[in-house]
Amino acid sequence: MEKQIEKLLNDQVKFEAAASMQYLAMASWADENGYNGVADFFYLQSEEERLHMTKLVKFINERSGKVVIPSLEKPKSTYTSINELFETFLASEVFVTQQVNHVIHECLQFKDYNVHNFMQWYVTEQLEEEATARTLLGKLNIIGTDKSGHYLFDRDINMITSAKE
Ligand code: OFO
Repeated sequence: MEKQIEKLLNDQVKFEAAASMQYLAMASWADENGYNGVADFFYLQSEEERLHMTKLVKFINERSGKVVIPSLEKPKSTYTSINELFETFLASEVFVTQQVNHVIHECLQFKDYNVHNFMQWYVTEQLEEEATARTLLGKLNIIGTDKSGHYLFDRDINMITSAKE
């Protein structure tokens, strides 16, 4: 594998790991603040990102590349509202999608169709996750600061979490 592609895949390991830790911090904040449904959603999201990271680690090894397990910055742990949690969620997913697209673009430059093919799984995943983040943030924008609306949102988000489990 080209060194540049190996480096990009390792960068992607870091982005997935950072998303996993970010969502863990968000789950914990939600737990602390009484939003148990939102907490469960982000605990699960954090686990999924960890799986995405591991999938990349295994792939790099399969291709006889060198995996570099990254150090991470401390994730943001304080939020003003669940609206801010979901704004952070969407921003994080948009960022990861941009990075996935960048890897794919570079694969084409190096004619690495194997990595290109592998990365298609991430394209599909990002499409789904961005759509989920946009839908949930849209609902929160309708709710605004209404506390009973937040209560119902926290209760209803369980349907998404249970469907994924
Ligand atoms: Fe890894 O799926 Fe989103 O970020």
